[in-house]
Amino acid sequence: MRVLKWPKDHYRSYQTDLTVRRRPSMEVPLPLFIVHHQHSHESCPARDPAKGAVLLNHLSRPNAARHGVLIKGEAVAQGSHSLFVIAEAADEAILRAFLAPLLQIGDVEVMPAMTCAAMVSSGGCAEYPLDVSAEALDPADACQDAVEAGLLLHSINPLNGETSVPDLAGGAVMPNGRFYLRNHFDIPVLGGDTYRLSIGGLVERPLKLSMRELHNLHAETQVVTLECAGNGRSLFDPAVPGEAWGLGAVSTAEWTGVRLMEVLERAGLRAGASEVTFRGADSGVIVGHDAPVRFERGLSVDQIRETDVLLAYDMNGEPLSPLHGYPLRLIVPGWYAVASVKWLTEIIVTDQPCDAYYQAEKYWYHWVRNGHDEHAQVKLMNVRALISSPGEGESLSRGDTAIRGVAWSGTGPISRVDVSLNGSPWREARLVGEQRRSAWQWWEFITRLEETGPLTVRARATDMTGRTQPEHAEWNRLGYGNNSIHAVAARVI
Ligand SMILES: Nc1nc2c(c(=O)[nH]1)N[C@H]1C(S)=C(S)[C@@H](COP(=O)(O)O)O[C@H]1N2
Ligand SMILES: [Mo]
Repeated sequence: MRVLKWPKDHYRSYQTDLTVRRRPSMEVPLPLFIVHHQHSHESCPARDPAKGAVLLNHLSRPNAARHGVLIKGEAVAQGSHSLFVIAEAADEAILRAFLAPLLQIGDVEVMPAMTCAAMVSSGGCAEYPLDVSAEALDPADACQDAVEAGLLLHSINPLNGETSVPDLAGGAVMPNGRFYLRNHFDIPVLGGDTYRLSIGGLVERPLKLSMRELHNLHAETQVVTLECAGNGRSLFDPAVPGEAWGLGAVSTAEWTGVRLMEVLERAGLRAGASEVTFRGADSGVIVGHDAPVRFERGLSVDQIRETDVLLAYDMNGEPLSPLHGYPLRLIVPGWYAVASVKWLTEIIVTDQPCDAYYQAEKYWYHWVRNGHDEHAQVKLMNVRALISSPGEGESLSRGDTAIRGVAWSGTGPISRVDVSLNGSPWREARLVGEQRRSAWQWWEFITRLEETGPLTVRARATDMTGRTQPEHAEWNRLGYGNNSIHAVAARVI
């Protein structure tokens, strides 16, 4: 595997959305060191204000930078005459040269170091899927950005992280940096200029489209909610294997791109063309499979016609970040997000249903009903409401309070959300903002809290087709589609 640094201006969204500050000089991070300096009580420069000032000037960040040293933090352990500095420098010699004034008054120890993200992401090699894709994003960088954006990480290799449910509150869409991440393999780095989307198989005119050509086609923008089929998996009882998602593996963005049908029509479907396979650039080794497995999914031509599938290149007005599928991904509105293939490189039109690993072996419900095994493919998102405010364990003041959240469904727009407080009868919440076919709906319930004490808030969504949420979603072996009614335990003070 070749590990790549992604130019940091591609992370603009993380910075503007979340005011994560990065120095431009960090585009190529330098080696990191921890310095420990120790001097005696007698030689302590702080005892002499003039000497102290000279040393402070020397250790100032601008002066350090002039010496090729980037100081990231420094502190003196109280009463110990012991100074610690965390700094970056091209090599240890440069750092030691800069630290010469400290050597005159005491000892200097320089320890090579790494960030926590780099440490964690380089560990666990035995579990690490052997890479077969050419180039991958540096997992430490990707992980660092996700942590700084406030995602709760579930795994580093591959990188998986969810949004905290209170963080779902805010605008109609999520800031890109806070959008949950679900990856099965290393994150491939594709070059925007050399990238081509190939469309082949049962078509009249096989195509290879550059990003420029795709941008020249009619652009369409849709606000679409993506939810991982495993969202809420950790709440199934008994526990099921797989990524232990809480409730934050869901987000909404405004996606811009080209309608898939338009591209398929340009290629021209040949007689018998009924199925389409979508191939991502990522792959890895799966236990029990000899050859590396590619991330591939399929849809039938009928499903594509019904669904207004998008080939998206922009997310909230910015080019997709490498984490979310740069330069092109599929967006399949209404479906659990596994259908929305990232880093899409090939579209293959066939007359056979896709039998890829993530189509045929994973993403199936396996239920046990009346002692019989039953199964069905995971497709449209189940109807569901989440309470974003109050958060779990939050204290609310007595008096007027707004309870808020989001609700969505893959089978139709949300028609109502009901709220119950401490087991009271369901009362209808107000739906806020525009109603969209494939994006979550904000809702709000204003109430007056009269009594202090524990407060259990529950919210239940219903969609236009009349589907609503069960008290407890039906358990299934791989833990998909958990849309049990969300309950939050808060307190009135
Ligand atoms: N190529 C590729 N596409 C993929 C995946 C993947 O691992 N590889 N994961 C899928 C799953 S299971 C989900 S939930 C969504 C997550 O999209 P996000 O990381 O942009 O939130 O991408 C889907 N598309
Ligand atoms: Mo997923």
